[in-house]
Amino acid sequence: MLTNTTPLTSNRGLLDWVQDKAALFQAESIHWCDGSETEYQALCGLMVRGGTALRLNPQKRFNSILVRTDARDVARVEERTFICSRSPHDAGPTNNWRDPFAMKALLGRLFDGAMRGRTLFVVPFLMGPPGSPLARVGVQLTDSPYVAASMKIMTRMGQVALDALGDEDFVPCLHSVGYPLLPGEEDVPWPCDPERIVVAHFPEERQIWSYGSGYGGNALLGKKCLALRIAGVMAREEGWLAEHMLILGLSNPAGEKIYLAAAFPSACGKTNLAMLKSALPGWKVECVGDDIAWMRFGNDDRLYALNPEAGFFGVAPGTSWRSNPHAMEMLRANTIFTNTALTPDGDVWWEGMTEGPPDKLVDWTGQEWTPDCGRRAAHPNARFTTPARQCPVIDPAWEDPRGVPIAAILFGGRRAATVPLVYEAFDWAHGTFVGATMASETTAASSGEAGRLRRDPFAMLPFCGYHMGDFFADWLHVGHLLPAASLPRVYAVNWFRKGEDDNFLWPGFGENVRVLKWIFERVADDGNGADAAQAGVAQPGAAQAGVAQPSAIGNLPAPGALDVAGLDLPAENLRQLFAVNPGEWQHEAQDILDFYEMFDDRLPDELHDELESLLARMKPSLQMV
Ligand code: OXD
Ligand code: MN
Repeated sequence: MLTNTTPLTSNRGLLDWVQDKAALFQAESIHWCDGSETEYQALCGLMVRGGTALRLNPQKRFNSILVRTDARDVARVEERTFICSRSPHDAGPTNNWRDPFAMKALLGRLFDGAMRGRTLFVVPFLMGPPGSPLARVGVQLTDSPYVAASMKIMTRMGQVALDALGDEDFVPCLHSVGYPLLPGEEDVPWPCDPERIVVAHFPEERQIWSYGSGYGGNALLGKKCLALRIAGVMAREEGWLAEHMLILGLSNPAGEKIYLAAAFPSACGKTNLAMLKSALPGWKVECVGDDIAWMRFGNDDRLYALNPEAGFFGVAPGTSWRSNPHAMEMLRANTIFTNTALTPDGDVWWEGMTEGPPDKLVDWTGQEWTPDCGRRAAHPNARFTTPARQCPVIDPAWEDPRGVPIAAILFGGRRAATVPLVYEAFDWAHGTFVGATMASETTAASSGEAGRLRRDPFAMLPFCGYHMGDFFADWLHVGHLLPAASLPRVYAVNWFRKGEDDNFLWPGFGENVRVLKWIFERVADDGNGADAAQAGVAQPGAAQAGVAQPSAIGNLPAPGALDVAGLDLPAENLRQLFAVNPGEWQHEAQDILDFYEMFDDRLPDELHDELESLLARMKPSLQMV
């Protein structure tokens, strides 16, 4: 049973805080999570008995469950996510701001008695590998067994976190689904209070208070709330970076290796890239993380990145043996699936998993489903929650407390036009401009309004816990801290460019390694990772390996430098993939200027300068349009 009432720590501050908040929540019982396997099984058992989860066929998915949420609680709710800094100017124009006193008063009322009839789980969790100088401890109080079980997968949870904490301070995280039970009242499978969801961050006090939702980033407070929004504020003060980036290791056939970090907005295949199965023989990608990178400077002046998480909370639809075979392998066991469909033989299914759908399913809402019924079988934001160590290509250094040295940073987006397959920024300031102005077309699945361009600077739009203009300034500042030669090089990538016939010009998926290979060859002789001399990479097109040619927007691969050997890619596709169309870029520059407006005087001058330099470089070709 889950009633470990004996505190597993002697940390006075923590003990007093738990006692104080337990009185506010009026929970029926308290359970201190130790993070053991036995406890995880008990949490799953609780969900199964309560109708929240069902066990999947162990022959298909060993030790795995399927959870169905309330249909009104299925995603992060950005409009109900708040930064409660004392001054609205510190939250900036990209965040919802609320006065911290007013917000605490509101949440104090909502939390009062919110856990009546329920167990309060004390969930200590460590973000970052044990022993890392960047590792941080949070403690989440929650009334959701789904959250406690998910935190066991996504973080280093339980005793390990308390041991790391000792007598130090932690990030207090309060969470209730907002569905107290009156005496004798029967519970529902997915309790929540969707009309009154609030996810509040108090950056000055480094606290997180969340009410009403049990789902994803609203409720697993270690992830977006702590590891991005609150960590960003800590990082700023302490001189490091908290980024919405995957981290991967890339090895060439000679076994030389570099590490890359990459930021993409959602629906751009971030998890797929993080564990990509290379289509080029001998080239290998290994995964350090798929979502968040904490980066700091090493004593050797290089930038090191670590993954603060211990699991993957990935979007299931679209994941298949073609798009991400390594993910499919890791999902065979020990996984929580949420809002996927169920097959008659007790397995999960989602759109895009197989060529065609099965004849019969139970959909994510629990209703019978057939291919002609006109509904989706899985929710578009259905998820898998699975331990990172299960990834068949997890990088050997993924838990290195120092992190891994980053040789290049990629900024990506979904752009049907304008942006080439890949280009290299001229220098760090230009790279910061590329990150600050990155944009992506929204997909029908996520917004209902397909093809609208949304600027999502550094893919941090919903995750930056302070003024985005200051965030840009912090990035520019990094460029002044390190010698230019040891700064990672910066690249823009776009797998999604379309031709005049509206078809994708680039095959994507495993073939994206060809772009990574060009980047590898660009940085390999920088002394920033592998010492792979270009001559050591004996591949087709080796004469051109790693060569670039400047354009108005950045350095493009020189003719022959992108390895397309064995790829049946028409020359016309290549031409269109790398075309820099002056008219499109003039439009882009205008759009960037409009976007700049909201930052007012907190937009660093250097970003204005970068835009002007871009226009100046475009000028000769614009005159010809
Ligand atoms: C995520 C996101 O869930 O970025 O990782 O939305
Ligand atoms: Mn993310």
